[in-house]
Amino acid sequence: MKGRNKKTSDSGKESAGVAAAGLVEDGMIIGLGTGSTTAYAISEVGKRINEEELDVQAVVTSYQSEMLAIDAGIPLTSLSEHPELDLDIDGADQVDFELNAIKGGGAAHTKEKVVACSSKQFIAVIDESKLSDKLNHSVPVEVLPYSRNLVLQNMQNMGAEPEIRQAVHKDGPVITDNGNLIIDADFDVIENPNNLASELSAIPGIVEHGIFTGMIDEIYMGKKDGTFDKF
Ligand code: ABF
Repeated sequence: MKGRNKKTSDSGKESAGVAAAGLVEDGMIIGLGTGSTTAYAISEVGKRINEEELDVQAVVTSYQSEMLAIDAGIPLTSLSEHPELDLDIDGADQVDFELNAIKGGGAAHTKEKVVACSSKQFIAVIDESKLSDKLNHSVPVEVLPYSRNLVLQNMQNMGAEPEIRQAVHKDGPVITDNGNLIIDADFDVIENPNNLASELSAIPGIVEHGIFTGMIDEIYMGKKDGTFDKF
């Protein structure tokens, strides 16, 4: 199904984010994820709240999404106050046609998965570069620092090439909002995302992995010409 945003977008990310923000209705409690595509949705939700005087509150999944939501004027709440959300909008590193996804490029996939599983509807927003016949993107895994060597060894035994994610702006590893490490593991082509998800969940010391199966209700894929596809 095709849709068109009035504004011609120079990136599919904006088309997807703005379109998904259009799903927000007055009175909703929503989830807002992390990343540059979701950032467009956050900005548009804030604009709609202001222009349409919507009563909407949001649960955020990272420091980044919290700052963006505050800047956009979106009232914040928590899963403690609202354990069930109406709609979650979040990005992805890669998706396939079965609506499986790899997430965690923003090191926030643990809370993103909790929010996605707390929502009646989860919309993933991407640009065309994220869609692949088979998932083959490296899988981010949040790991207790205490268990880093055990997890690395287990992943190597599974045939992966795991690496501890290093911070960009300072020396040392990325530390998540939860105080943990991120290991990115390249499993090459992932023939069965469900099986790999189960194998990773069984490794002691893994807090959460970035394979999302059976969680996405619809994908909004934006295109450079300002249109978007939904599937
Ligand atoms: C977050 O944003 C992560 O789970 C995902 O990896 C990332 C995608 O970022 P972007 O939209 O900037 O590509 O949802």
